[in-house]
Amino acid sequence: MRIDSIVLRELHMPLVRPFETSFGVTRDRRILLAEIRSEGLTGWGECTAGERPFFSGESTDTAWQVIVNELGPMLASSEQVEHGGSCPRIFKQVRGNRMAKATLENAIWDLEAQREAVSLSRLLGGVRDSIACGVSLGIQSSIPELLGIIEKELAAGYQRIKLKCKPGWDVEVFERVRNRWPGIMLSCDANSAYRLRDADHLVTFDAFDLLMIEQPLWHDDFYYHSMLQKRLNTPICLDESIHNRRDALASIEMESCKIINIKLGRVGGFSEAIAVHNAAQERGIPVWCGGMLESGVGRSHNIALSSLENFTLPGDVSASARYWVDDIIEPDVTVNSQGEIEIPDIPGRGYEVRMDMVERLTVRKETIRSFAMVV
Ligand code: OSB
Ligand code: MG
Repeated sequence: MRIDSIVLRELHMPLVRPFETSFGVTRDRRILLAEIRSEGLTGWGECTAGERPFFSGESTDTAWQVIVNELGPMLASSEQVEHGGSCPRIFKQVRGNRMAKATLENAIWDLEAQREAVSLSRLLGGVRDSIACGVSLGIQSSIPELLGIIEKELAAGYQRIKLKCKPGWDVEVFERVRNRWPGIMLSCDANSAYRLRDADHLVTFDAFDLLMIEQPLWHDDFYYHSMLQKRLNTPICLDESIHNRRDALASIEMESCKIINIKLGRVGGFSEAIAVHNAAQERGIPVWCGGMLESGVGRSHNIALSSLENFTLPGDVSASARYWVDDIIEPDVTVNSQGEIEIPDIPGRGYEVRMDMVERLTVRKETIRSFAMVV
């Protein structure tokens, strides 16, 4: 396909409620959207980098710079981009910056699905008509407040509750939640808040029958997680540590984890997400789709990805209304009473972008030129 234009925007979107993790609080999102036009069609991509480089080394600002100055011109200059799967080769010279790369690659997959007149889910190889949903609940100011939120999310149908945790917000919280709801699917996510010297403490988590403990140790580690896993009955799930298929293979081989969280931005886009999914599937390791407080654009990509066969555990992909008063897509993402999102059977992502809202929320905008046009 011929790339006619690439427009990058930054949108400011306030969250419905603040989201607190062990590394900080997010109140307002600064979201980058890529809009790629090709032969009468428009593909959309969203950058999942955070406002500050706390989850990964990337941030909204680093991604903006790398897309405008490097990746965008590389893509605009390439003669033919037939597939989303061609993007990793086009971006090969740029090291890291996976969230920036995924922004553009995922928009090309969206275009490809529209051109082929298939849903993005089917283009990726998805086999499901609906996906199982869980919620990720941030650290709250008190346990009663958290219990109230859990009650509401369970009533809405969500199949799994994930609790953000850190030293001081862990066993007492799990105890109170388990006492009230002995049978629910419950997990926790530490975002690297512990060290191996906390192993004795982490072993006490086993009493709460958690589905998994996500990324307890260093963000870039496999080895110490493998040492910790030997001591825990609770499966470890890796998030931050997994950037590509080789990381997935290393962590599985070393038994650093028994479950993998796949995030599109963290692994650099759909091509690598599928590669991680397949590597895990071949080795009997279940995966699920993580979230990064996305707008409807990124959310629709997560929904399509979650339809692949080995996404057998409920993900962190949930309804638009949990994040936004007004989402930028139409219809909103909604969750049915069984705690599932139904996958739209429409060419492309299956949700329209509300251009009026996008324009209203845009605080900067840049049209990206090919290298040939710059010189
Ligand atoms: O570790 O999964 C994480 C949000 C921001 C950064 C990291 C994480 C998260 C979440 C939120 O858990 C998931 C969601 O989008 O609801
Ligand atoms: Mg996580």
